[in-house]
Amino acid sequence: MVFTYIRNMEELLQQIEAIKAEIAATVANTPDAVEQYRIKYLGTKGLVKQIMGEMKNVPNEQKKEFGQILNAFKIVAEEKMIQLQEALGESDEQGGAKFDFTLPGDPVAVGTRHPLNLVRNQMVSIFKRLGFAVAEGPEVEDDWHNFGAMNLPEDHPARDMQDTFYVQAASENNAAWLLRTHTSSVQARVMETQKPPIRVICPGRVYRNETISARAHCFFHQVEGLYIDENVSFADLKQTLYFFVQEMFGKDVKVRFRPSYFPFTEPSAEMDISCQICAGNGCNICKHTGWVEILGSGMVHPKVLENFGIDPEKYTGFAFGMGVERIAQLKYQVNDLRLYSQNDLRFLEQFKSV
Ligand code: 2NL
Repeated sequence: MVFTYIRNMEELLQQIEAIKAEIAATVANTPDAVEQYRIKYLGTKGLVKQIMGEMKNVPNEQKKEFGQILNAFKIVAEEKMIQLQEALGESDEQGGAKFDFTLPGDPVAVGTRHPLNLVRNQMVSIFKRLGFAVAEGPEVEDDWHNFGAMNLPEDHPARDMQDTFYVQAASENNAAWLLRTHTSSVQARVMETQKPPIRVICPGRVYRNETISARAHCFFHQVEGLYIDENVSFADLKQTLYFFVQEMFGKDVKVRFRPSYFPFTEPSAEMDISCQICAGNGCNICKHTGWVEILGSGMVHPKVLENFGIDPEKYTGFAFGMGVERIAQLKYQVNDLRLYSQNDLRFLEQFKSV
């Protein structure tokens, strides 16, 4: 529509009224339709601009009056645009009801920690409070750090293929690589690089060549501890481990030590605690004895100290090792080891605490 043909003001007014009616009747409920409205009425070649251009044809004495009419017309077109945009904001692309941002959001499912990590974290935090530092090391180890340094002689049964996963030798010197069977290998690396006093715990995954069943797995998790200084005694060992189980299971827990044997400690002892399932009344977990074994320990064997240039005449130390699965079993009464590695959410989601 071009308005240069308008010969009198009457005709111009009629045009404006017609366009105003058209604007009022305009329905535009998609972004495209609103944009078309904008181009048609408010664009650089739009009707508003064209009508405004008619001002130059208006006689001078009528310019003031027409100026007001044209301005009002322009405002009508602009307000319609605002209306359309607002209406669009309340509906989606298809013209349906738009997302209401004031509604509460959908709950985001929060994950749960793995029970073994919960227990491991708790164990670590108890020993940290006693001044133990945390050390970690490789899961693929050499024979020396896993066995040799720990005073396991060449013919020791624990080195047998049946217990240890050996890794195909990839190095030039044909060194025997293996999956660590305990985290003592990490403590070996600590003794290699640090001088006493040494006070570390080593949490981590260890591997044994076992057939998987409810009671055995080819990998499990350990926390081992090592404390070397002048005048470290068996009494220190007992008190440290007693403190640990009291923090872990509560002040009422009872402990007992039984003599044992490990190649890397002398003397050695295993520690039992009063059964946390039946409180000593007798159940399957404690095999009706009221006691459950939870860890092995002992005074570090002088040969182990010598292997790292630590003088056994000057320094003594205690060490201990325990299975995270065992502690978790007593805490959560999980009786099948396989549950820990099957990633069944129905199992894992039951452990809510952080
Ligand atoms: C068990 C027994 C044990 C150790 C681990 C250890 C580490 C060093 C030196 C001497 Cl570096 N000993 N560790 C000592 C006694 C027992 O573990 O039944 N673990 C599940």
